[in-house]
Formats: sequence, C-alpha cells, structure tokens
Amino acid sequence: MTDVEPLELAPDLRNIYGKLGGDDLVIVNELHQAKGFRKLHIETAVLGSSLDILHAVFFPDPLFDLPIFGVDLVAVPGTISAAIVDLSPVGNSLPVFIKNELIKLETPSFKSVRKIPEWGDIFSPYVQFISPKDSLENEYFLNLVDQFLKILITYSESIRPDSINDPKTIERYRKQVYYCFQQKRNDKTRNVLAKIFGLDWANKYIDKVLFDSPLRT
Ligand code: BLA
Repeated sequence: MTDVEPLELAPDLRNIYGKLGGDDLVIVNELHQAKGFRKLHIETAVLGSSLDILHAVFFPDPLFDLPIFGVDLVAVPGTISAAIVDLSPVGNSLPVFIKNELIKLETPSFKSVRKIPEWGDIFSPYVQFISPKDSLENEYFLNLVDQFLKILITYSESIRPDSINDPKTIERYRKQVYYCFQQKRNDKTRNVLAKIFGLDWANKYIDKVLFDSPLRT
C-alpha cells in the first residue's frame, strides 16, 4: 500500500489485559491508514488456552471505490472453528476489476462450508466461510486470504478519489455505516468480550475500536 501511516489509539486500547477464571485474555491492536483506506485494523486476541482470534478489517476511505476487506479466524483447542474472508461491496456491487479477479480465483472445495448468519447480508457473493478440517485446508484458506489482499491492493494503487459530494461517495459512506451496524449484531464477538470485561466495556470497544463508523466530513 502507499502512504502507510500509524493511527493513534489510546495505550489502554492498544494492548488490553483481562482475566476470566484462571485464564488471561490478551488483545493486541495494530492500526494504520494508507492511500484509499481510512483505517487498517489488525487485532489478535488470546484467551488462555481456549480461544485464539485473528481479526482484520481494512476500511476504505469512502472517497475511493474500494470494498471492505475483512477476515476473522477463531481457533479453539484442536481446530479452527471459523475462518471467514471477504471483500465486501460498498457500492451497488463490487468494482468490475475486483469482481473479474475474484471470479478467476480457483476456490478449493472445502469439506465444511458454514452458513452465513442472518446479519451477514453485508458480505459479497465471493465470501468464504468455512471450518478448515486439516493443515492442507488451513493452507488453502490462508492462500485465499493472500489472493483477496493482492486483488485489493493492486486495484487500490490504480484508482483516484471521487469528490466528497459525489453521490457515489455518499452511497459508499452510507454502506460502510451499514456494514459496521450489521457487524455489531454479531453476539458471538460481544459475548466473549462481555464475559471478561462486562457488557458496557464490550459495547464501547465494539463501537469505538472494532466497528466505528467513518467520519462524515
Ligand atoms: C464468529 N466471532 C465468532 C465466534 C467468536 C467470535 C467466538 C464464534 C466462532 C464460531 O462461530 O465458530 C469472536 N471475533 C470474536 C472476537 C473478535 C472477533 C472476540 O473478531 C474480536 C475481538 N467477525 C469479524 C469480522 C468478520 C466476522 C471482521 O469481526 C467477517 C469479515 C465474522 N465471526 C464472523 C462470523 C461468525 C463469527 C460470520 C459466525 C457467526 C455465527 O455463525 O453466528
């Protein structure tokens, strides 16, 4: 990416420690911005030996015709229970370049494909949501993540911003707000955080760090 710069985050939200029973919870956040992206967020969370999470969302600047990149990996002892990756549209559909590249990808036929929950109408038709069953499937999935990223970054290097009052910019802003709204309906994320830090803290963290809305400038 071009012009990558770190984004401010209060130290108490950058590295977060909590305790549940005998287990420690450690969350580490990394935030950047870049050309075309208002926020690149990578989060790792480890809850003792019971849960391991990698969460990443690259939120575009609505001036640019870029989809939202999202990945979530949830590992429990012995297996990865959820592996999801998508380039989610914020226009009426994905940009033509991105759609054409995604169509070309050879998607392996994973043994366990999971059902997208009801709030998941934000995802594209190309979303991959699986429980990888062995190390080969893990590898295939990570390879897909790489390819989704490559497509996004290649496209982001070629495009120019629209104006702030362009109806397309306004529509992309609106759709990004909706993406955040729907993600906040995922009670599985909220429950993990609320069990350790309480519901108030969990809601604030989800609103401010995980799925904050873009600024309306
Ligand atoms: C599911 N997310 C989950 C699950 C947990 C979390 C425990 C249940 C695992 C399972 O269903 O097998 C927890 N995820 C977290 C926590 C964080 C996190 C605590 O990121 C962060 C601190 N979730 C996202 C993003 C996507 C996403 C960006 O954060 C997609 C791009 C998707 N997570 C997602 C989906 C499910 C899930 C679709 C399954 C929900 C369901 O089946 O109801």
